[in-house]
Amino acid sequence: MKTATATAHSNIALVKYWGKRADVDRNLNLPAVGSLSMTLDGLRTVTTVAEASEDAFVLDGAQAGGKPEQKVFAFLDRLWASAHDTPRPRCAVTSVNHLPTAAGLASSASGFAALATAGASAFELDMSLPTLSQWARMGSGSAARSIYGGFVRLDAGTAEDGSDCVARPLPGVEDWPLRLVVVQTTRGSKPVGSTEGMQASRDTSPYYQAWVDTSIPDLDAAQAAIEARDLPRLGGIVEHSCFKMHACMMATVPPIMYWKPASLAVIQTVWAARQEGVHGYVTMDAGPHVKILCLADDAESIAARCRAVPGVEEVNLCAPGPGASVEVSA
Ligand code: 2P0
Repeated sequence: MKTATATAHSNIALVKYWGKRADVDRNLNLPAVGSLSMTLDGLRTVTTVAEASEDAFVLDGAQAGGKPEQKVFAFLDRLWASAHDTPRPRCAVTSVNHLPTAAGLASSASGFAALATAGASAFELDMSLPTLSQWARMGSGSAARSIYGGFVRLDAGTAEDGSDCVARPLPGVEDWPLRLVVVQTTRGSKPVGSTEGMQASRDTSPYYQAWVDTSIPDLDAAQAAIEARDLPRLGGIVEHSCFKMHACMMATVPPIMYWKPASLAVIQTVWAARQEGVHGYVTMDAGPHVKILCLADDAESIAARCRAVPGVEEVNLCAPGPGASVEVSA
C-alpha cells in the first residue's frame, strides 16, 4: 500500500438530512431524505493513512481509543475488503482538524470525507468521485457531500443497495459571492448525538413522515433557486427546511431541543435585519449554533449585529470551499 494524505472541508446543509432508511442494511447508512449543502473553506480535516506495524489512530495529536478508533478501523476493514481477499495491512491513521477559530461546525463530515479519500488512495483503489462519496456516506451521512466543493446535492434514492444514493456537485457558487456567518451560542458538546437523535425521531416523532415526504420538493426548489442565483428564494427554502427539521426533533419523545435562548435571539436579530434590507437567512443543525447564509457584502453587518446579542460566544465568517484532495507517496 501507499501513504496517502487527504484534505476535506466541512459543509453546511441548506436542505437538511435528518433520518435514515430503516428498510436496508444499516451498514450502508442510507439517508431517508436527500440533502443539499455548501462546502466551506473554514474548517478542514487532514488525514494520513500509512502502513504500520499495528493499527493506531491519532486525532489532533493524541492517541484516540474507544469508539472513534473502532469506527475508523471498521471503515478501513470494509474499504480494504471491497477489493482484496487478503487481510488488511495494519495502518497508522493520523487526523488533524484545522479550526482556525472554533467554528462550531461538526467535524464528522470533513473527517470521514478525508478518511475515505486517504484510505482509497492508500489502498490503491481507483475510485470515481461518486463511489468515493458513497464510501464517505457509510462513515457519516453528511461526509458524502464533503467530497465535492461548492453546492452539493445528495439524493436519498430508493435502491436497496444504495446505488442511487449519490452526491453530485451543482454549479453556481463560483459566480455567486455567498458567505456563511457562523454564530456560536454556547461552548461544549451537544446533548444528543445525530445518529441516536435521528433514530428517536423516526420512532416517536409524529412529524417524521411529513418531514420525509416534503424533502424532495425542497431539494428541487433549492436547486432551482441556485440555478437562478435567487438568494431570497433560496433563503426561504433554507429556513423552511431548518424549522421543519427542528419541529420534527422537538416533537420527538423525549424532546430533542438543541436551541438555547441566544439561538432564538440571533434568529430574531437576523429577521429584524431583513426588515432593514440586510438579507441573511438562518439555519441550525444538531446543536445550538446559528448559521446565516448571506451575500459577502452583507456578512460583516450581519456578524456585527449577531456579536451584540447577549449569550453569543463567537462569530466567524466562512466562504464556499473546495472538494476533497489527496497526495500520495510511495
Ligand atoms: C445535515 N446533520 O444535513 C444534518 C442537519 C445534522 C442536522 O448531517 O449518523 O453526523 O453519521 O450519518 O452526518 C449530522 O449527521 O450523521 C447531519 P450520521 P451525521 O448536515
